[in-house]
Amino acid sequence: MSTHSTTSRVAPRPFEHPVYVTRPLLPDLQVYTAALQGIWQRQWLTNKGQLHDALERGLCDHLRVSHLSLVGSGTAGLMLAFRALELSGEAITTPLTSPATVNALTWCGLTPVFADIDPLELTLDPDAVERAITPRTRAIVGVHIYGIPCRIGPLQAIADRHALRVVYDAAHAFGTEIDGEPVLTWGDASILSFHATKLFNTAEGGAVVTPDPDLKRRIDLYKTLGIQDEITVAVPGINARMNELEAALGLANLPLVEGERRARGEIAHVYCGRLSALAGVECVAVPTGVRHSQHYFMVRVTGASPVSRDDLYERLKPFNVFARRYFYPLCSDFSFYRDCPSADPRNLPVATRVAQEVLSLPLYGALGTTAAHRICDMIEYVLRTDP
Ligand code: T4K
Repeated sequence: MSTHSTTSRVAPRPFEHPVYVTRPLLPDLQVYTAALQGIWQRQWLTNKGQLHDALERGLCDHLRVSHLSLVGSGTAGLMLAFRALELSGEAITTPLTSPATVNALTWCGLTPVFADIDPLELTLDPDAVERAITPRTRAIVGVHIYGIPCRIGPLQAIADRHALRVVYDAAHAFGTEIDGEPVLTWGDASILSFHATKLFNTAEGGAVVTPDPDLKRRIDLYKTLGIQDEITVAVPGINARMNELEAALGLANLPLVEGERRARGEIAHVYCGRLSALAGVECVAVPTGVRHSQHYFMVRVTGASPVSRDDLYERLKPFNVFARRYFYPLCSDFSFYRDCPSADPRNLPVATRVAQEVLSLPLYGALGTTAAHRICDMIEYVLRTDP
Protein backbone atom coordinates (compact mmCIF):
# COMPACT_ATOMS: atom_id res chain seq x y z
CA MET A 1 0.00 0.00 0.00
CA SER A 2 0.95 3.64 -0.40
CA THR A 3 3.13 4.99 2.40
CA HIS A 4 1.90 8.51 1.72
CA SER A 5 -1.41 10.11 2.36
CA THR A 6 -3.00 10.98 -0.98
CA THR A 7 -3.65 14.52 0.25
CA SER A 8 -0.20 15.11 1.78
CA ARG A 9 1.72 18.10 0.44
CA VAL A 10 5.01 16.59 1.58
CA ALA A 11 7.09 15.54 -1.43
CA PRO A 12 7.37 11.75 -1.72
CA ARG A 13 10.85 10.33 -1.20
CA PRO A 14 12.67 9.79 -4.52
CA PHE A 15 13.78 6.30 -5.50
CA GLU A 16 17.34 5.51 -4.51
CA HIS A 17 18.14 4.13 -7.96
CA PRO A 18 16.77 5.16 -11.36
CA VAL A 19 13.43 3.57 -12.23
CA TYR A 20 13.32 3.14 -15.98
CA VAL A 21 10.34 2.59 -18.23
CA THR A 22 11.32 -1.06 -18.41
CA ARG A 23 14.00 -3.58 -17.48
CA PRO A 24 14.77 -6.73 -19.44
CA LEU A 25 13.42 -10.09 -18.35
CA LEU A 26 16.49 -12.19 -17.54
CA PRO A 27 16.68 -15.88 -16.59
CA ASP A 28 18.78 -17.28 -13.78
CA LEU A 29 22.37 -16.84 -14.94
CA GLN A 30 23.13 -20.51 -14.26
CA VAL A 31 20.38 -21.60 -16.63
CA TYR A 32 21.87 -19.42 -19.34
CA THR A 33 25.47 -20.50 -18.74
CA ALA A 34 24.40 -24.15 -18.95
CA ALA A 35 22.97 -23.39 -22.39
CA LEU A 36 26.20 -21.62 -23.34
CA GLN A 37 28.18 -24.74 -22.40
CA GLY A 38 26.17 -26.67 -24.97
CA ILE A 39 26.94 -24.04 -27.61
CA TRP A 40 30.65 -24.23 -26.77
CA GLN A 41 30.58 -28.03 -27.06
CA ARG A 42 28.79 -28.01 -30.41
CA GLN A 43 30.79 -25.04 -31.72
CA TRP A 44 27.74 -24.06 -33.70
CA LEU A 45 27.07 -20.35 -33.31
CA THR A 46 24.60 -19.35 -35.99
CA ASN A 47 22.98 -20.36 -39.33
CA LYS A 48 20.01 -22.46 -38.22
CA GLY A 49 21.52 -23.93 -35.07
CA GLN A 50 19.63 -26.40 -32.93
CA LEU A 51 18.65 -23.73 -30.36
CA HIS A 52 17.32 -21.51 -33.16
CA ASP A 53 15.11 -24.36 -34.37
CA ALA A 54 14.05 -25.26 -30.81
CA LEU A 55 13.03 -21.65 -30.14
CA GLU A 56 11.00 -21.50 -33.36
CA ARG A 57 9.11 -24.63 -32.27
CA GLY A 58 8.75 -23.38 -28.68
CA LEU A 59 7.36 -20.03 -29.81
CA CYS A 60 4.89 -21.67 -32.22
CA ASP A 61 3.54 -23.72 -29.27
CA HIS A 62 3.54 -20.83 -26.81
CA LEU A 63 1.91 -18.34 -29.18
CA ARG A 64 -0.37 -20.95 -30.84
CA VAL A 65 0.70 -20.02 -34.38
CA SER A 66 1.50 -22.31 -37.28
CA HIS A 67 4.57 -20.75 -38.96
CA LEU A 68 7.21 -18.53 -37.39
CA SER A 69 10.63 -17.48 -38.63
CA LEU A 70 13.17 -16.07 -36.16
CA VAL A 71 15.02 -12.99 -37.38
CA GLY A 72 17.74 -10.63 -36.17
CA SER A 73 15.38 -7.80 -35.13
CA GLY A 74 11.80 -6.64 -35.45
CA THR A 75 12.93 -4.06 -38.01
CA ALA A 76 14.55 -6.76 -40.13
CA GLY A 77 11.35 -8.81 -39.79
CA LEU A 78 9.29 -5.95 -41.22
CA MET A 79 11.68 -5.53 -44.14
CA LEU A 80 11.74 -9.26 -44.85
CA ALA A 81 7.95 -9.47 -44.79
CA PHE A 82 7.53 -6.52 -47.18
CA ARG A 83 10.15 -7.98 -49.49
CA ALA A 84 8.90 -11.57 -49.38
CA LEU A 85 5.36 -10.35 -50.10
CA GLU A 86 6.82 -8.47 -53.11
CA LEU A 87 5.19 -5.22 -52.09
CA SER A 88 5.69 -2.04 -54.09
CA GLY A 89 3.81 1.27 -54.39
CA GLU A 90 2.07 2.74 -51.34
CA ALA A 91 1.41 1.25 -47.91
CA ILE A 92 -1.00 2.88 -45.49
CA THR A 93 0.23 3.04 -41.92
CA THR A 94 -0.05 4.88 -38.63
CA PRO A 95 2.15 7.81 -37.61
CA LEU A 96 1.95 6.75 -33.92
CA THR A 97 4.60 4.05 -33.95
CA SER A 98 8.30 3.35 -33.67
CA PRO A 99 10.40 4.72 -36.54
CA ALA A 100 11.02 1.04 -37.32
CA THR A 101 7.59 0.54 -38.92
CA VAL A 102 7.75 3.43 -41.34
CA ASN A 103 11.49 3.35 -42.04
CA ALA A 104 11.27 -0.35 -42.95
CA LEU A 105 8.71 0.58 -45.62
CA THR A 106 11.04 3.27 -46.97
CA TRP A 107 14.01 0.88 -47.00
CA CYS A 108 11.97 -1.51 -49.13
CA GLY A 109 11.17 1.21 -51.66
CA LEU A 110 7.55 1.57 -50.56
CA THR A 111 5.87 4.94 -50.05
CA PRO A 112 4.40 5.27 -46.56
CA VAL A 113 1.00 6.96 -46.50
CA PHE A 114 -0.12 8.08 -43.06
CA ALA A 115 -3.70 7.61 -41.89
CA ASP A 116 -5.20 8.86 -38.63
CA ILE A 117 -5.93 6.74 -35.57
CA ASP A 118 -8.94 5.86 -33.47
CA PRO A 119 -9.26 8.35 -30.56
CA LEU A 120 -9.70 5.64 -27.91
CA GLU A 121 -7.91 2.52 -29.13
CA LEU A 122 -5.10 4.53 -30.77
CA THR A 123 -4.72 2.05 -33.66
CA LEU A 124 -5.41 2.81 -37.34
CA ASP A 125 -8.89 4.21 -37.92
CA PRO A 126 -10.43 2.02 -40.66
CA ASP A 127 -12.37 4.98 -42.12
CA ALA A 128 -9.15 6.99 -42.43
CA VAL A 129 -7.49 3.98 -44.08
CA GLU A 130 -10.31 3.73 -46.62
CA ARG A 131 -9.95 7.45 -47.42
CA ALA A 132 -6.18 7.06 -47.96
CA ILE A 133 -6.50 4.39 -50.65
CA THR A 134 -5.26 5.32 -54.14
CA PRO A 135 -4.67 3.21 -57.28
CA ARG A 136 -1.06 2.75 -56.04
CA THR A 137 -2.00 1.31 -52.63
CA ARG A 138 -0.77 -2.24 -52.13
CA ALA A 139 -0.82 -2.83 -48.39
CA ILE A 140 -2.10 -1.82 -44.98
CA VAL A 141 0.53 -1.94 -42.25
CA GLY A 142 -1.29 -1.86 -38.92
CA VAL A 143 0.48 -1.57 -35.58
CA HIS A 144 -0.94 -3.21 -32.44
CA ILE A 145 0.29 -0.20 -30.58
CA TYR A 146 1.06 -0.69 -26.86
CA GLY A 147 -0.28 -4.24 -27.29
CA ILE A 148 -3.80 -3.04 -28.19
CA PRO A 149 -5.00 -4.94 -31.25
CA CYS A 150 -5.88 -3.13 -34.47
CA ARG A 151 -9.49 -3.20 -35.65
CA ILE A 152 -8.76 -6.48 -37.42
CA GLY A 153 -12.18 -7.19 -38.96
CA PRO A 154 -12.78 -3.77 -40.58
CA LEU A 155 -9.16 -3.56 -41.82
CA GLN A 156 -9.37 -7.03 -43.39
CA ALA A 157 -12.68 -6.12 -45.03
CA ILE A 158 -11.06 -3.04 -46.61
CA ALA A 159 -8.07 -5.12 -47.72
CA ASP A 160 -10.35 -7.73 -49.29
CA ARG A 161 -12.40 -5.10 -51.12
CA HIS A 162 -9.28 -3.45 -52.59
CA ALA A 163 -7.07 -6.55 -52.98
CA LEU A 164 -4.49 -5.28 -50.49
CA ARG A 165 -2.00 -7.18 -48.33
CA VAL A 166 -2.16 -6.74 -44.56
CA VAL A 167 0.96 -6.79 -42.42
CA TYR A 168 0.78 -6.23 -38.66
CA ASP A 169 3.59 -4.77 -36.61
CA ALA A 170 3.02 -6.82 -33.47
CA ALA A 171 6.22 -5.72 -31.69
CA HIS A 172 4.15 -4.89 -28.58
CA ALA A 173 1.64 -7.70 -28.88
CA PHE A 174 3.44 -10.84 -27.67
CA GLY A 175 0.55 -12.81 -26.18
CA THR A 176 -2.23 -10.34 -27.03
CA GLU A 177 -5.44 -12.25 -27.79
CA ILE A 178 -8.90 -11.26 -29.02
CA ASP A 179 -11.72 -13.46 -27.71
CA GLY A 180 -9.15 -16.18 -26.95
CA GLU A 181 -7.51 -16.08 -30.40
CA PRO A 182 -3.89 -14.92 -30.74
CA VAL A 183 -3.79 -11.59 -32.58
CA LEU A 184 -0.84 -13.00 -34.56
CA THR A 185 -3.11 -15.26 -36.60
CA TRP A 186 -4.56 -12.37 -38.61
CA GLY A 187 -3.15 -10.71 -41.72
CA ASP A 188 -0.63 -12.00 -44.24
CA ALA A 189 2.17 -11.63 -41.70
CA SER A 190 2.81 -10.28 -38.21
CA ILE A 191 6.14 -9.09 -36.89
CA LEU A 192 7.36 -9.50 -33.33
CA SER A 193 10.36 -7.75 -31.74
CA PHE A 194 12.45 -9.52 -29.11
CA HIS A 195 14.57 -6.45 -28.28
CA ALA A 196 15.78 -6.19 -24.67
CA THR A 197 12.93 -3.76 -23.88
CA LYS A 198 10.20 -6.14 -25.02
CA LEU A 199 8.04 -8.40 -22.82
CA PHE A 200 9.83 -11.44 -24.25
CA ASN A 201 13.42 -10.76 -25.24
CA THR A 202 16.45 -12.39 -26.83
CA ALA A 203 18.57 -9.19 -26.31
CA GLU A 204 18.14 -8.41 -30.02
CA GLY A 205 15.84 -10.38 -32.26
CA GLY A 206 12.36 -10.81 -33.60
CA ALA A 207 10.12 -13.07 -35.63
CA VAL A 208 7.84 -13.08 -38.63
CA VAL A 209 4.62 -15.02 -38.06
CA THR A 210 2.46 -16.08 -40.98
CA PRO A 211 -0.36 -18.51 -41.72
CA ASP A 212 1.27 -19.21 -45.11
CA PRO A 213 3.98 -21.95 -45.17
CA ASP A 214 5.26 -20.68 -48.52
CA LEU A 215 5.78 -17.18 -47.12
CA LYS A 216 7.68 -18.71 -44.17
CA ARG A 217 9.91 -20.55 -46.67
CA ARG A 218 10.58 -17.32 -48.58
CA ILE A 219 11.34 -15.38 -45.36
CA ASP A 220 13.79 -18.14 -44.36
CA LEU A 221 15.49 -17.74 -47.73
CA TYR A 222 15.59 -13.93 -47.61
CA LYS A 223 17.03 -13.90 -44.09
CA THR A 224 20.03 -16.04 -45.10
CA LEU A 225 21.28 -13.96 -48.06
CA GLY A 226 19.00 -15.91 -50.40
CA ILE A 227 21.35 -18.91 -50.23
CA GLN A 228 19.45 -22.04 -51.22
CA ASP A 229 22.41 -24.40 -51.45
CA GLU A 230 26.18 -24.17 -51.94
CA ILE A 231 25.91 -23.00 -55.52
CA THR A 232 22.42 -21.44 -55.68
CA VAL A 233 21.45 -17.98 -54.49
CA ALA A 234 17.75 -17.85 -55.25
CA VAL A 235 16.79 -14.30 -54.14
CA PRO A 236 18.66 -11.08 -53.24
CA GLY A 237 18.48 -11.74 -49.50
CA ILE A 238 20.14 -10.10 -46.52
CA ASN A 239 21.64 -11.43 -43.30
CA ALA A 240 18.86 -11.23 -40.72
CA ARG A 241 19.52 -14.43 -38.80
CA MET A 242 19.17 -14.99 -35.08
CA ASN A 243 22.29 -16.55 -33.56
CA GLU A 244 22.54 -19.34 -30.99
CA LEU A 245 23.42 -17.06 -28.05
CA GLU A 246 20.25 -15.06 -28.63
CA ALA A 247 18.16 -18.20 -29.14
CA ALA A 248 19.55 -19.64 -25.87
CA LEU A 249 18.39 -16.51 -24.03
CA GLY A 250 14.97 -16.85 -25.65
CA LEU A 251 14.66 -20.52 -24.62
CA ALA A 252 15.59 -19.61 -21.04
CA ASN A 253 13.15 -16.67 -20.96
CA LEU A 254 10.18 -18.42 -22.56
CA PRO A 255 9.08 -20.33 -19.42
CA LEU A 256 9.24 -17.05 -17.44
CA VAL A 257 7.22 -14.84 -19.76
CA GLU A 258 3.74 -15.71 -18.51
CA GLY A 259 4.76 -14.98 -14.90
CA GLU A 260 6.25 -11.69 -16.06
CA ARG A 261 3.00 -10.82 -17.85
CA ARG A 262 0.99 -11.57 -14.70
CA ALA A 263 3.33 -9.50 -12.48
CA ARG A 264 2.99 -6.59 -14.90
CA GLY A 265 -0.78 -7.04 -14.83
CA GLU A 266 -0.75 -6.50 -11.04
CA ILE A 267 1.26 -3.30 -11.46
CA ALA A 268 -1.10 -2.11 -14.21
CA HIS A 269 -4.01 -2.80 -11.84
CA VAL A 270 -2.44 -0.50 -9.21
CA TYR A 271 -1.76 2.27 -11.75
CA CYS A 272 -5.25 2.01 -13.21
CA GLY A 273 -7.01 2.03 -9.85
CA ARG A 274 -5.13 5.04 -8.53
CA LEU A 275 -4.53 7.18 -11.61
CA SER A 276 -8.02 6.92 -13.14
CA ALA A 277 -9.23 8.96 -10.19
CA LEU A 278 -7.06 11.95 -11.16
CA ALA A 279 -8.54 14.77 -13.24
CA GLY A 280 -6.84 14.95 -16.64
CA VAL A 281 -5.13 11.56 -16.40
CA GLU A 282 -6.69 8.80 -18.49
CA CYS A 283 -5.40 5.25 -18.59
CA VAL A 284 -5.39 3.87 -22.14
CA ALA A 285 -8.12 1.24 -21.95
CA VAL A 286 -7.82 -2.32 -23.17
CA PRO A 287 -10.89 -3.13 -25.34
CA THR A 288 -13.41 -5.69 -24.08
CA GLY A 289 -12.52 -9.28 -24.97
CA VAL A 290 -8.81 -8.49 -25.31
CA ARG A 291 -6.16 -10.27 -23.27
CA HIS A 292 -3.44 -7.66 -23.11
CA SER A 293 0.27 -8.34 -23.57
CA GLN A 294 1.03 -5.90 -20.70
CA HIS A 295 3.81 -4.59 -22.87
CA TYR A 296 3.37 -0.95 -21.86
CA PHE A 297 1.24 0.93 -19.37
CA MET A 298 0.14 4.14 -21.07
CA VAL A 299 -1.60 7.16 -19.63
CA ARG A 300 -2.86 10.20 -21.48
CA VAL A 301 -2.40 13.55 -19.81
CA THR A 302 -5.21 15.62 -21.28
CA GLY A 303 -6.10 19.33 -21.28
CA ALA A 304 -8.09 18.76 -18.07
CA SER A 305 -4.87 18.09 -16.15
CA PRO A 306 -3.26 20.93 -14.17
CA VAL A 307 0.13 20.00 -15.68
CA SER A 308 1.02 19.08 -19.24
CA ARG A 309 2.34 15.66 -20.25
CA ASP A 310 5.79 17.16 -20.78
CA ASP A 311 5.75 18.79 -17.33
CA LEU A 312 4.78 15.52 -15.69
CA TYR A 313 7.49 13.67 -17.67
CA GLU A 314 10.13 16.22 -16.55
CA ARG A 315 8.95 16.52 -12.96
CA LEU A 316 9.10 12.76 -12.38
CA LYS A 317 12.85 12.80 -13.13
CA PRO A 318 13.92 14.33 -9.77
CA PHE A 319 12.10 11.40 -8.17
CA ASN A 320 14.38 9.13 -10.22
CA VAL A 321 11.45 8.01 -12.40
CA PHE A 322 12.17 7.96 -16.14
CA ALA A 323 8.88 7.62 -18.01
CA ARG A 324 8.91 7.77 -21.84
CA ARG A 325 6.80 9.63 -24.38
CA TYR A 326 6.24 6.73 -26.78
CA PHE A 327 5.69 7.79 -29.62
CA TYR A 328 6.44 11.46 -29.68
CA PRO A 329 7.16 13.01 -32.08
CA LEU A 330 4.95 11.24 -34.60
CA CYS A 331 6.77 9.55 -37.50
CA SER A 332 4.93 11.97 -39.80
CA ASP A 333 6.83 14.83 -38.09
CA PHE A 334 10.29 13.46 -38.94
CA SER A 335 12.20 15.79 -41.30
CA PHE A 336 12.24 13.16 -44.05
CA TYR A 337 8.47 12.44 -43.94
CA ARG A 338 6.94 15.77 -42.99
CA ASP A 339 6.65 16.96 -46.61
CA CYS A 340 4.52 13.95 -47.65
CA PRO A 341 0.95 15.14 -48.27
CA SER A 342 -0.42 12.56 -45.83
CA ALA A 343 1.93 13.85 -43.07
CA ASP A 344 0.06 17.15 -42.83
CA PRO A 345 -1.20 17.45 -39.22
CA ARG A 346 -4.61 18.46 -40.63
CA ASN A 347 -4.79 14.92 -42.04
CA LEU A 348 -3.85 13.47 -38.63
CA PRO A 349 -5.74 15.50 -36.01
CA VAL A 350 -6.24 12.62 -33.57
CA ALA A 351 -2.68 11.31 -33.75
CA THR A 352 -1.35 14.88 -33.43
CA ARG A 353 -3.28 15.38 -30.19
CA VAL A 354 -2.55 11.92 -28.79
CA ALA A 355 1.22 12.31 -29.35
CA GLN A 356 1.12 15.32 -26.98
CA GLU A 357 -0.72 13.31 -24.32
CA VAL A 358 0.80 9.83 -24.09
CA LEU A 359 3.21 8.82 -21.36
CA SER A 360 4.58 5.35 -20.77
CA LEU A 361 5.01 4.59 -17.05
CA PRO A 362 7.54 2.09 -15.68
CA LEU A 363 6.23 -1.44 -16.22
CA TYR A 364 8.24 -4.58 -15.54
CA GLY A 365 7.63 -7.43 -13.14
CA ALA A 366 10.57 -6.74 -10.82
CA LEU A 367 9.23 -3.22 -10.19
CA GLY A 368 6.55 -4.60 -7.86
CA THR A 369 3.30 -3.07 -6.69
CA THR A 370 4.85 -1.16 -3.75
CA ALA A 371 7.01 0.84 -6.17
CA ALA A 372 3.96 1.33 -8.42
CA HIS A 373 2.11 2.88 -5.45
CA ARG A 374 5.09 5.17 -4.84
CA ILE A 375 5.03 6.28 -8.49
CA CYS A 376 1.30 7.04 -8.12
CA ASP A 377 2.10 9.09 -4.99
CA MET A 378 4.64 11.05 -7.05
CA ILE A 379 2.20 11.66 -9.89
CA GLU A 380 -0.49 12.81 -7.45
CA TYR A 381 2.04 15.13 -5.82
CA VAL A 382 3.15 16.65 -9.14
CA LEU A 383 -0.44 17.19 -10.22
CA ARG A 384 -1.35 19.15 -7.10
CA THR A 385 1.78 21.26 -6.62
CA ASP A 386 3.29 24.10 -8.62
CA PRO A 387 6.87 23.54 -9.75
N1 T4K B 1 7.80 -1.82 -34.19
C1 T4K B 1 7.52 -1.22 -33.02
C2 T4K B 1 6.12 -0.77 -32.79
C3 T4K B 1 8.54 -1.01 -32.07
O1 T4K B 1 8.25 -0.39 -30.90
C4 T4K B 1 9.85 -1.45 -32.35
C5 T4K B 1 10.92 -1.25 -31.40
C6 T4K B 1 10.08 -2.10 -33.58
C7 T4K B 1 9.03 -2.26 -34.47
C8 T4K B 1 11.44 -2.58 -33.98
O2 T4K B 1 11.90 -3.66 -33.24
P1 T4K B 1 13.51 -3.89 -33.10
O3 T4K B 1 14.10 -3.73 -34.47
O4 T4K B 1 14.02 -2.89 -32.12
O5 T4K B 1 13.58 -5.31 -32.60
C9 T4K B 1 13.39 1.05 -27.57
C10 T4K B 1 13.92 -0.09 -28.40
O6 T4K B 1 15.25 0.16 -28.84
C11 T4K B 1 13.10 -0.44 -29.59
O7 T4K B 1 13.35 -1.82 -29.82
C12 T4K B 1 11.62 -0.23 -29.33
N2 T4K B 1 10.79 -0.45 -30.46
C13 T4K B 1 11.37 1.16 -28.81
C14 T4K B 1 9.93 1.45 -28.55
O8 T4K B 1 12.04 1.26 -27.58
P2 T4K B 1 14.41 3.23 -26.72
O9 T4K B 1 15.09 4.34 -27.41
O10 T4K B 1 13.26 3.55 -25.88
O11 T4K B 1 15.42 2.31 -25.89
P3 T4K B 1 16.28 2.69 -24.64
O12 T4K B 1 17.63 2.16 -24.88
O13 T4K B 1 16.11 4.11 -24.30
O14 T4K B 1 15.60 1.78 -23.49
C15 T4K B 1 14.49 2.19 -22.72
C16 T4K B 1 14.77 1.83 -21.27
O15 T4K B 1 14.86 0.43 -21.12
C17 T4K B 1 16.07 2.39 -20.74
O16 T4K B 1 15.87 3.66 -20.21
C18 T4K B 1 16.49 1.40 -19.68
C19 T4K B 1 15.85 0.10 -20.14
N3 T4K B 1 16.84 -0.80 -20.73
C20 T4K B 1 17.13 -0.74 -22.07
C21 T4K B 1 18.02 -1.61 -22.63
C22 T4K B 1 18.35 -1.56 -24.10
C23 T4K B 1 17.45 -1.72 -19.93
O17 T4K B 1 17.20 -1.76 -18.71
N4 T4K B 1 18.32 -2.61 -20.47
C24 T4K B 1 18.64 -2.60 -21.80
O18 T4K B 1 19.43 -3.46 -22.26
O19 T4K B 1 14.02 2.25 -27.88
